[in-house]
Amino acid sequence: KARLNVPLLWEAHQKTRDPWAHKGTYGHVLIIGGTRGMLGAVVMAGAAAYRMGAGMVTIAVPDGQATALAAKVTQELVWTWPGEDVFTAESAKRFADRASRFSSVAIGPGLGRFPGEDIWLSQLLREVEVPLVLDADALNILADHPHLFAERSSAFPTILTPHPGEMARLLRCSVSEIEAARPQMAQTLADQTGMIVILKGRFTIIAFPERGQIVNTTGSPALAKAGSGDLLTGMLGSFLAQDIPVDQAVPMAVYYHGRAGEIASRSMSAHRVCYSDLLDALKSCQ
Ligand code: NPW
Ligand code: AMP
Ligand code: MG
Repeated sequence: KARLNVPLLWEAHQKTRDPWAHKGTYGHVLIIGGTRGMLGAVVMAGAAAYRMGAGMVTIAVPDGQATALAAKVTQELVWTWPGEDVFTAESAKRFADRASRFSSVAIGPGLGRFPGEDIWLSQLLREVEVPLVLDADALNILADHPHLFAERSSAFPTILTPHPGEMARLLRCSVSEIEAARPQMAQTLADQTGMIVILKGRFTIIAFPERGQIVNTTGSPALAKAGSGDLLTGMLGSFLAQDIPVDQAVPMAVYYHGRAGEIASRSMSAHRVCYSDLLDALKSCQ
């Protein structure tokens, strides 16, 4: 089987930063999520996006969360949207028009569920012509409204990042059925949707539609803690915003997310690793 040399890609893309760069050079990531009780998810994703090199990161949260988010973040910009309202086609279109001006868009960490979510997501899938990462509750919305998959043109990169629980909802089966046939399940969803599927867990599978798959070999049980998936989403958004081709950006994010878990658990018990240790480990990944 062919092996992808991800450290070589990393060397090429990450080790040099254009001396003439300004903050627009390395892309602007938009992360949408963080409803009540789950603000931490977008904060962790935003931190990972900056750590992986993005020039700017904006976090979009419902307006009831604006003050709390502003108190938590420093480097991230904040966009608030009227979270209490039911989305109509017009208001969803306005939201999507604004989202489409970013270099990449990640939807889902701590997003929650809300009235008009299907109308809202439908507009984003149609209007956002930059790479899109769909995680967490964005996946749950898709599971409940599967007709939405058809709204997305295959001309634009779309990445689904389910853990086995989310995958079971998407494929309408049990978690044990997913875990018993991970490569096949990931490929089925990728082929059905035309989207890249990252089926997370030990030995994460990356399935490309109609083009086979990669089994990731990095990782650690240190990652089995709330927030790990949110970091991966931020890393993906970051690489994609930097115009790294999607076939390289996705394996790089998955591989180095796993490496961060390995490196962090070298200096302490894997039990003790928290998200900030993973962010620190990403400083020294090679
Ligand atoms: P169990 O528990 O084994 O029986 P959910 P979530 C099942 C946000 N977060 N890996 C599992 O079954 C997220 O972004 C906010 C994982 C259970 O039934 C989401 O928006 C944080 N799960 C929201 O919370 C930090 C597995 O899946 C279900 C599994 C909910 O996301 C945390 C759990 O999945 C979090 O990121 C496996 N290998 N195998 C914050 N600080 O703001 C089976 N399951 O219900 O989608 O919940 O992932 O916590
Ligand atoms: P989430 O459930 O969305 O927070 O995502 C969890 C992340 O941690 C995914 O990227 C998983 O692949 C990773 N992860 C969780 N547990 C393990 C494990 N035991 N070994 C390797 N990676 C793990
Ligand atoms: Mg998650």
